[in-house]
Amino acid sequence: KDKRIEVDLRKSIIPAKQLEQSVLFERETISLSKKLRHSKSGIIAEHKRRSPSKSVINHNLNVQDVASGYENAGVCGMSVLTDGKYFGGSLDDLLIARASSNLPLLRKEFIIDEYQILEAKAYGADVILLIAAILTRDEIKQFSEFAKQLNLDVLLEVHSEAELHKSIMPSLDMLGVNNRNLKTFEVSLETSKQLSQLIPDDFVKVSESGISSVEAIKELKPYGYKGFLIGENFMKTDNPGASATE
Ligand code: IGP
Repeated sequence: KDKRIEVDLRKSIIPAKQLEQSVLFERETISLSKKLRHSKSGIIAEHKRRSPSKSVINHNLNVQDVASGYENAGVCGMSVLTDGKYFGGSLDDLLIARASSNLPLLRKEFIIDEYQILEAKAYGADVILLIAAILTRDEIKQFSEFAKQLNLDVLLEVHSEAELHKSIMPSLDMLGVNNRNLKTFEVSLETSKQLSQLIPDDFVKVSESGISSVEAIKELKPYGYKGFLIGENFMKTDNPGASATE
């Protein structure tokens, strides 16, 4: 409900038409899913200041340095948390990341309205996240088809077999398995392993959360994962870009 109020407020300040006329709306987007298919490392590095599970992760960094550090490290893409309430992020963070790097950018947000997809594009994102746990199948279809019309890639996040079955449809590019249970915050790579075989090959498989070592990536690759979304492990250091290089 909070998110609804937040979105309605922004809608009344910047009408959708105005977003569509913004400069970045004209920009040619980069496909993260295509890049991941041919990438060796597959790392999607995240900008995350804090989280409900860990509270403060890092408050001393600026988005420019993090974005250019990740780019210099050779990561495949970057995820930018734009949720303010739980993650301390903002659309400005996305804009700054866009201005500081040429990486494909994922808007990491709880999307519940098409307006947020217009915002994603207007603030420089290439990819949107849709979370199966908070959307109906009809909403997933509506939002993903809308994103495709705007040339944005779609990453659909699941945490269970039921969510996966509910969500499979051709308008998705990437299927992300969240290793973190959003209710208990418990993390287990087993979730990725168990769900991998249920994901059809037409989708790029991404494993999300709790990845803290090269070993973890090596462990997940045989299950068909091409993308690895890593936040905290990089953000807790003084130099996230340098830790993404290792
Ligand atoms: C990153 P971690 O454990 O490396 O910091 O996780 C990312 O997967 C996590 O931030 C995330 C997330 C989300 C955040 C996954 N799905 C949905 C907010 C909303």
